[in-house]
Amino acid sequence: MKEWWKNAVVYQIYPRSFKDSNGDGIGDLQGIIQKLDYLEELGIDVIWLSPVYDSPNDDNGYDVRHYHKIMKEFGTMDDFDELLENVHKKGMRLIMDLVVNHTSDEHDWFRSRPDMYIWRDKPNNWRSFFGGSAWQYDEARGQYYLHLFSKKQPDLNWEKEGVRQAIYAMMRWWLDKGIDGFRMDVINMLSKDQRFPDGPAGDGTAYFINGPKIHHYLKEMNDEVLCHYDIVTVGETPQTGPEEGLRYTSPESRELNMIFTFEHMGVDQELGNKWQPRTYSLVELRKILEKWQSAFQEKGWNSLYWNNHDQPRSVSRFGDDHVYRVESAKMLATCLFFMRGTPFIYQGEELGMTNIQYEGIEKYKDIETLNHYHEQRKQGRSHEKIMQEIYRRGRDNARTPMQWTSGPNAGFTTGVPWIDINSNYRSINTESRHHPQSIFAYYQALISLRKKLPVLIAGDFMLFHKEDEEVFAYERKTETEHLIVYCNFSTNTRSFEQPDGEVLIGNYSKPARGKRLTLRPYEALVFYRQ
Ligand code: GLO
Repeated sequence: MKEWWKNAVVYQIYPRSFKDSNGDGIGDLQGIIQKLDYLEELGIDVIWLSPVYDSPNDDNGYDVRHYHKIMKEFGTMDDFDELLENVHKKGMRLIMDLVVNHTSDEHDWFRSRPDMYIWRDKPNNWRSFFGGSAWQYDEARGQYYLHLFSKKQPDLNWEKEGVRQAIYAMMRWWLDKGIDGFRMDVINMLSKDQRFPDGPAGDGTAYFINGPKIHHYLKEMNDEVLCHYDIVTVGETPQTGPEEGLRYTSPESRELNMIFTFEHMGVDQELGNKWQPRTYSLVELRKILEKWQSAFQEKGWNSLYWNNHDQPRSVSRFGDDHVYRVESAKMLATCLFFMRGTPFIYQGEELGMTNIQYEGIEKYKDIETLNHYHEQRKQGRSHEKIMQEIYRRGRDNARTPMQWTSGPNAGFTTGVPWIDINSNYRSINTESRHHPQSIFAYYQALISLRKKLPVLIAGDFMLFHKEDEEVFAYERKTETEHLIVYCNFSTNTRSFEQPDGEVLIGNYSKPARGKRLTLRPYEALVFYRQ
């Protein structure tokens, strides 16, 4: 089918934490192969693999040392080929992470072809996303290089034709192997304003987010590479609004198929500072989602997600990870799956996995988290205060190992896991997935509904009860089908006029009785009529 990705459900694997097959405590490709039956049972169509390329792992693989080699902890290129073949045999597809804003400083290019990177005599005020200045002095050269992320992730200079061609050649190499597309890491940061001005907000984002030539580069990438293959592309685009989003994803732009927006992920933080909490209402969250739904009504296509390897677990963040964990995990899934766009599931989301709280900072592994901790400590803030921020927002929340069983190490490894497993694995794991009330079974049902109902792809999106502080309600409509979704984001019981139609799915075993529609805590109900 043309645009097959509109019908697809994507599952993101963070390989380091998915399944270890050889007992070294680190997930690997053979581990993924062992679990393909599990993914088939869930019903997903596409696997997105976070980076598996050779890397010194300063940023868990988002620092690529060699684009054509597999990280040794994960296996070999033979393992990769076997994985791809097995995925295809099951009728699923595989997309890779494409990390081309930067490489590792251990990439051969950085040593032998330093002109492929960005050098200046003097730094400006741009800041690294992982803390501190974005510029690092290089003694030998007597100049500074730009790194929007860690010092070990120097930015490539996309102004250079040679850089672009080298990246395109690498992309073709993977596509010729038969992979089915790319998720493109921070793709909207490739083009930097060549005047390198100081940024007004003190960070420089104004000069490299959706920079001057970004659309030119992506069109060129599309012409040279993407349009020659039947693939899907999804670009990670922080700090991007719907208007710009449309430029990336409208078919006539000939750039990307989808992007990841971050607006809804920013709702609980102060602008530009992920560590600083902000109280928000459901009204705000819903407004953001509605804005993207309506902007992409005619053209372009949304990605739909609550989780990924950079975000805290959604059930801990937007739901209730204690009393109503099961209900709220299913409610969040319901809210997401019926919107217009392609849903992305992050490993463990289908089990309702939760955030983690390690006592000591030494248990944490993520470079962003560690840098934040040490920077803040230097400024004299207390351990406890900083840990509270890390508990809420740290990326390791999403990176604890997948909880397969209630046995030793949650069945993730026979060795010592690279990061501690969440102690709730004894009750939260895949063993209960065959139970009809399990979160897993609910995801299975949602996934199969997405395949059955054309309204989910074609239908318009409209909100109702727009001002409600607790219940998120919307409809999807075509000329022949009508779907109504009610999601209670609160612990209060609420009642509404009974909508027309059959109950299609709900997250309580039975809808409440009565003339009016009653929504219990975190209840989700979907009605359907033709
Ligand atoms: C989000 C990425 C993140 C990487 C970063 C550098 O922004 O998914 O995990 O650390 O992009 O590659």
